[in-house]
Amino acid sequence: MLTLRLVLHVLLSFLSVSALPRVLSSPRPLVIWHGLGDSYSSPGMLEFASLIKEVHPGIYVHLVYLEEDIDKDRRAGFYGNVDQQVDFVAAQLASIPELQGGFDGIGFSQGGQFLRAFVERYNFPAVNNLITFGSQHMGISDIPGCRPYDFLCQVARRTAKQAVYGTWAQSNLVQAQYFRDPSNYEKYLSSNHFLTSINNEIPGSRNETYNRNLSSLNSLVLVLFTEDKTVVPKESSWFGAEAIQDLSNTHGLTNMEQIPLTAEAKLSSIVPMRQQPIYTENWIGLKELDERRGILFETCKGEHMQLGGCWKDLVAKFVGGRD
Ligand SMILES: *[C@@H]1O[C@H](CO)[C@@H](O)[C@H](O)[C@H]1NC(C)=O
Ligand SMILES: CC(=O)N[C@H]1CO[C@H](CO)[C@@H](O)[C@@H]1O
Repeated sequence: MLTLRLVLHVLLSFLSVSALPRVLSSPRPLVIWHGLGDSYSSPGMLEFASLIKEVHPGIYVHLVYLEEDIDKDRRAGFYGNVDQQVDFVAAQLASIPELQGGFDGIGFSQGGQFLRAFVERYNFPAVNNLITFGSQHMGISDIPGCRPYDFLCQVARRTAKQAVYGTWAQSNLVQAQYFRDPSNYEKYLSSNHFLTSINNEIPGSRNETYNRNLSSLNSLVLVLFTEDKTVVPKESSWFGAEAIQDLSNTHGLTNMEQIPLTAEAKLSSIVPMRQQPIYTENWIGLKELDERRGILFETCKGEHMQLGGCWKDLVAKFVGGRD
């Protein structure tokens, strides 16, 4: 009995100097931006939030919304101007008292690059760790397929594919705003606003704030789904992309003469993040982050957003820390 008391005493005095202040503070809040086809208050999102609260008891979780109405919110994942959506969410996050000391962020699928845009353009309140699951950081070179009978998705997809670089699509169709086809790179550079902006791709109009803000993250955790067939190419989740076809070689050719790459050739021509100019020339701060080991490349086994249990370790490690 005496020894037990002694042990307890020693343990408690140790705790009170080193660990007690941490135990008393609450876990850092979390903001989650849902993915395409989902909404902020779908059963899946609400369940995910409650599972996180089991991992980090007492954590404050905010689910980003674009519309309070659940159907309209889902629709806003397909239709809308992403720049305006990011502005809207920035105002939302700035107005929530619980978030004012900063937060960790989780972005599902397209919500990942949208939260990254928030960090680059606002970062107020400041983001500590940003985890993106299956996001399209280097865009997509094909518009994602739809579930059978998902009419909303099918109409948006058909429209997007027809006129992806058109003015209307570029400010009204969400997927078009991160469509980036390396075999038609010049057209992308001249037509796209959202992705060229957040990736600081346009020479002469790179924004230093993006670079400074993104590199102020503690960790950027990039999760790729090993069997992802929705995100083309799936390496976009790790800032990889198909090689850009040599512009000087294609100048003299008409469209008819350009030979499209086969699927296999495309797969083999993925240029990983560390060889992309966005990284080597440090357009958005990735190089800086990486050099201090702030970028983590993680994988989840399975198709796009098949989270299974693979979110759990990441959430334990990168979410809900205490200051
Ligand atoms: C750079 O981005 C910040 C944040 O979005 C913005 O306030 C600023 O006007 C931008 N600078 C330029 C030169 O566009
Ligand atoms: C953390 C950080 O550097 N945040 C900055 C992001 O950019 C805005 C706009 O310039 C600044 O106000 C923030 O301080």
